[in-house]
Amino acid sequence: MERTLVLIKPDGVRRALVGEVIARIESKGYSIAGVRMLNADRSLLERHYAEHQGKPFYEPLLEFMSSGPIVAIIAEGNRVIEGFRSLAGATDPTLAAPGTIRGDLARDQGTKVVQNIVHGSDSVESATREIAIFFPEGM
Ligand code: DAT
Ligand code: MG
Repeated sequence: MERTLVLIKPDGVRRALVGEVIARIESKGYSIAGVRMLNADRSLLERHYAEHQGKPFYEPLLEFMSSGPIVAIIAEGNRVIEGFRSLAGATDPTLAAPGTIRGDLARDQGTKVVQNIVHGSDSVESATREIAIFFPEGM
């Protein structure tokens, strides 16, 4: 069964949207195979966001992602990787379609990094790598 890593970012936790995000995943028909709340430290975030190193928003992204607790979730189901990306909507919350998590629940706050409530893995390889980072003991 396919798995993806979902993160509810600090903006989502601060705004009490943990239940809302999990409800959307479950309502779509995916199952929750693991959940963990944590304060991500810099070395963990450097591993998770390695592909973005050197980009202008990289430092603000790491700072934002360590600004408060996050919730890491393993969601499971056929085609859940693309399915969750579809539920999440476009990266830019101003452009994300209404009906999506980002389209309904986030907007541009004028910050250096886009704050868009959730992360979702973008491929099987990313999902495997990211799940191992956030659930090192397995799930
Ligand atoms: P996604 O989270 O949709 O997979 P990504 O992997 O390209 O997007 O980028 C990771 C996060 O970095 C994204 O959720 C928000 C932020 N980000 C991406 N592109 C950005 C940009 N051009 N300006 C500001 N923040 C950006
Ligand atoms: Mg990404």
